[in-house]
Amino acid sequence: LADLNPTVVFVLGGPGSGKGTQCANIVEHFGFTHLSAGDLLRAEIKSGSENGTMISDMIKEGKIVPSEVTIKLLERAMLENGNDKFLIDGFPRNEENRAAFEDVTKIGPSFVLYFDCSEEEMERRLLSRNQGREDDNIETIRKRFKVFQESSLPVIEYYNSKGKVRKIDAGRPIEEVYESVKAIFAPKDE
Ligand code: UP5
Ligand code: MG
Repeated sequence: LADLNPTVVFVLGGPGSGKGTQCANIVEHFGFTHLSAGDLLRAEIKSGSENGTMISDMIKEGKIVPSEVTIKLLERAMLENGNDKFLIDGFPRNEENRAAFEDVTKIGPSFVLYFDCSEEEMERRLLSRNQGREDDNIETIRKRFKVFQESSLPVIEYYNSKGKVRKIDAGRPIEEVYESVKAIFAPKDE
């Protein structure tokens, strides 16, 4: 993977802030491959892997799955895909995730896209999503918010101190949010 030396953008933000929705737009226009850590973990559960029960239990509690599991899935997906530009959505979620990813892959992000959104709005979106996600119930949503505040925001603060965070007001309609996202990815002279 280090030989491939891919460009990586971490896409972070609270549960329901619109990471997946905006990544789909970016993929369409800027040639990135979208890897959602949560989607990879859910696929791992479905595949009947030996870790499946553990992953499923952690997701239902809104807890962060051990780094080694998530990093293996991300590495495998990057290698299998072969593109050299990746949006990594929903990872790293805590300091340990962040440090382990850099240690194992020797890859640091070009920048971090941070979707900033109020809990009130995120809760509304998650409760009306209706895609059958086991973690889209009010009890788990509250736990996910708490984990985001306590563990994930410090990662964003870390990258902010390195000048790597591009913060976006994600509380607006999808198209308006994407206008701001586009401005970050588009070459400046276009
Ligand atoms: N929507 C989107 N944008 C909107 C807008 N601007 N206006 C109005 N509605 C908007 O969007 C959510 C919903 O809102 C959709 O219905 C959408 O149409 C609408 P989405 O784009 O899906 O938001 P997203 O930020 O991707 O929300 P998601 O629920 O996926 O975020 P989470 O971070 O909670 O979920 P994730 O899948 O990343 O992780 C799930 C769990 O997996 C974690 O809680 C954790 O237990 C585990 N996990 C790990 O342990 N480690 C990891 O590295 C990753 C995950
Ligand atoms: Mg998502």
